[in-house]
Amino acid sequence: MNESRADTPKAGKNALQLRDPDHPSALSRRDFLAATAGALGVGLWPQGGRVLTHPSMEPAGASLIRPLRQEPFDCGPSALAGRVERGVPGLEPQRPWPGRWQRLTPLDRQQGILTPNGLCFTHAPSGIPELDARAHRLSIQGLVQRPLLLSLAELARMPAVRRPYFLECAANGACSPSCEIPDMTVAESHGRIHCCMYTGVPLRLLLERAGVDPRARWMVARGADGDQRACALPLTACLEEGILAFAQNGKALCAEQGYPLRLVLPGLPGCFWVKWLRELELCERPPAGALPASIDMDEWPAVASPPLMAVKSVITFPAPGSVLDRPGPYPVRGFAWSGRGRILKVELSADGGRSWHAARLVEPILPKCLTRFEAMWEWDGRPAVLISRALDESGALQPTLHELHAVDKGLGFRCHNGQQPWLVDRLGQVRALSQLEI
Ligand SMILES: Nc1nc2c(c(=O)[nH]1)N[C@H]1C(S)=C(S)[C@@H](COP(=O)(O)O)O[C@H]1N2
Ligand SMILES: [Mo]
Repeated sequence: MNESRADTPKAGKNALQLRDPDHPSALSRRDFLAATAGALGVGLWPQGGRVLTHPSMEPAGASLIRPLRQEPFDCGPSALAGRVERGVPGLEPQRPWPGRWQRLTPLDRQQGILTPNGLCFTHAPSGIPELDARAHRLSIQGLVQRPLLLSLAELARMPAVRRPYFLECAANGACSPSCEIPDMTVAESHGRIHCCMYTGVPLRLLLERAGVDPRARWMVARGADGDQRACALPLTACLEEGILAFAQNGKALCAEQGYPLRLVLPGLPGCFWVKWLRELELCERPPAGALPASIDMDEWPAVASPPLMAVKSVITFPAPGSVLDRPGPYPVRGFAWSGRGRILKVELSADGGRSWHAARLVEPILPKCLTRFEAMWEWDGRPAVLISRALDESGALQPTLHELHAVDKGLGFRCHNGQQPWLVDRLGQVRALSQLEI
C-alpha cells in the first residue's frame, strides 16, 4: 500500500501517493491531520492551546428540535441537510440519451455500496404502471409440465433468498470517442447503475416446480408496462442466480423498480431484468420480435449469448461537478463492479495512465456488487488526469478506450466498459476527457 514516488520513475508531479487514509504513515499523523483538515475546511481541536468552540455546540434554536414524526416517512438525516435527488439527464438534442423517461443515480453522493430506494436510476420508456399487488399474478407457461399462475402471497410463502447485486444499463458510461459531452457530470455519464439488496424466490425453484420440458432453450419474460416487446433470454443464462424479487433494500420494490415483482439477473445487462413481471414463457426458440426491453437488434445482434457486464470502474470524487479549491491532499474515491464476480483490485493514475497505484478497497467486497475504493492524492495545483481501472476475479482488466476502439472501430454505447479519465485543470475544476484525447 505504501508505494512511493521513487518506486515509479515515470510518475510525474501529480503521481498518486499511496497513503491509506486510515494509516497515514507517509506523513506524521499531526501533519497529515493538519493537511487533511485544511483541505476539508474543518478546524482541528484543540489548536495551539486555545480551545475552539465548535459552532454546532451552541444550543439549537427551539425551531430545530422537532417531535418524533408519527406519520410514515422516508428517514432523511435532517430537514437542514438538503435533499439528494436523482438527476435528470439534459434534454438537449446533442445529448445521446433522451431524458424524459430516465432518472439517474446520484453516484457522486452515494456513500455505501447500496443505493437507497428512491435514488435508483429508472428506465421506463412506457411509463410506470400502477399495479395492485393483490390482483397481480405471475404466469409460468410454455414448455413446462405444470403451468403455474401465482399470486404474490404464494410467492412470499416460498423459501426466499436475500442478496445484494448491481444492475447496470448497457448504455451506462456512454462516452464513446464520437460522443463527447464536455459538461457531463459523473451522474450523467455513469448514473445508469444501482446496487440494491433483493429479496425473492430463486428462479430455479419456480421452474423446478413448473417442471421444465427438456426441449426448452429460451425464457421469454413479459412486464405489465405496456412495453409490448418481450424479453428473450437463453435459459442457461438465468438459471444460475436468477431471482424473482419482491423487495428492494428491505422494503417492497419501488414502483419505478418494478413493484410488485421484478426479474433479477445478476451480472447480466439491466435490460434483461424485466420489471412489473407478469409472465415467463419457456420455448425452443424466441418468438420473432422478442427483444430485451429497449434493445435495438441492429445494435445488439448477439443476444443468443447475453454478455455479462464487463469489469468497470469510475472515480466519483474528484469528478465533473466537484471543484478542488486549493492544492493539497484529497481523497480519490469511486466505485468498481463486474458482472463476472468480485473486484480484486483497483488502480489509480493521476498522470493520464503513465503510472498506476493500487487503491484501497473498502469492505465489504461482494461479487456482482458495487465495490468502493479510495486513496489519498496530493494535488500539486498543476493539471492532472485522474483515471481508475479495475481488475475482477475472472482476471479481466478494465480496458482503455484505445484498446476497445482497436477491437471495435464502430464503438457504440452498448456495454462499453472503457476507463474514464477526468481532467483536473489549474483552477481545480474537473471535466470529462475522452481517452482518445490523451
Ligand atoms: N418491463 C420493463 N422492464 C424493464 C425495462 C422496461 O422498459 N420495461 N427497461 C429495462 C432496462 S433497459 C433497464 S437498464 C432496467 C433498468 O432498471 P431500473 O429502472 O430499476 O433502473 O430495467 C429493464 N427492465
Ligand atoms: Mo437499459
